[in-house]
Amino acid sequence: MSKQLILALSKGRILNETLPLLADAGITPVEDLGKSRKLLFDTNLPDVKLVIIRATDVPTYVQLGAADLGVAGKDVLLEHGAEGLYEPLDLEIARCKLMTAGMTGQLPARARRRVATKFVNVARRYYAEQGIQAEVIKLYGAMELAPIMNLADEIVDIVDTGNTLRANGMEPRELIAHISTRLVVNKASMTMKHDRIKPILARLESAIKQRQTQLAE
Ligand code: PRT
Ligand code: MG
Repeated sequence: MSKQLILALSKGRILNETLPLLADAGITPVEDLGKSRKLLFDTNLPDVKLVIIRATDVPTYVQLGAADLGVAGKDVLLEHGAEGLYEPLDLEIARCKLMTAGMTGQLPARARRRVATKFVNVARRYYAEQGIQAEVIKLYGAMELAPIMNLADEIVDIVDTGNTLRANGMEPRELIAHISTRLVVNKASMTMKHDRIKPILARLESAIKQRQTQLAE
């Protein structure tokens, strides 16, 4: 195993909240991420490199050991599965909820509910647990359009303020899970590189605690 620690970060909205937390933990990229088309970055810590990848690819990189550590939304982790991964820290950023939703005031009447989502595994598990028959339809974007276009009776999607749903004549229904961003660690790395991973976890943990006490003041 290489001496380097590779930390895989989720691109997009999570990245914007991850970088300030990493900075609080004393980990900063040596160049401006926004100004570069690179995907692999050195940091101020000589043995730590960052890769910036699609959020849904983070669990795969960490599970297969291409990255030692990763930052990913719990939604992505629930959908991907946790095999080969430890999840030692809740970074408490990018909070939201995974919910079912449908057209306002229109309760699903069909015996076999059609559900559009990009979270097909989460959705199948959820409806099965509820004893509801569901035909889960995989979509890659704009889930809110599916009920409007009569492609589905319900969607499973991320909800924060609920504004996106309301703007499309929809309402949130059942809560599936509270979501926040987690640190994941490759299981083999946790054993083989424990000496180097432990201080990173400690730095992050104290940065998170410090934020909590600042919020409480
Ligand atoms: O866009 P792309 O398909 O490439 O990826 P992505 O949309 O998964 O990435 P991105 O950058 O949007 O980040 C997604 C991650 O951020 C998720 O995996 C969550 O862990 C987290 N997160 C936190 C959110 C939100 N809040 C959020 N509000 N992800 C998405 N949303 C979207 C949601 O899909 C819906 O369209 O915002 C809309 C709902 O917001 P409200 O406030 O209108 O309810
Ligand atoms: Mg997006």
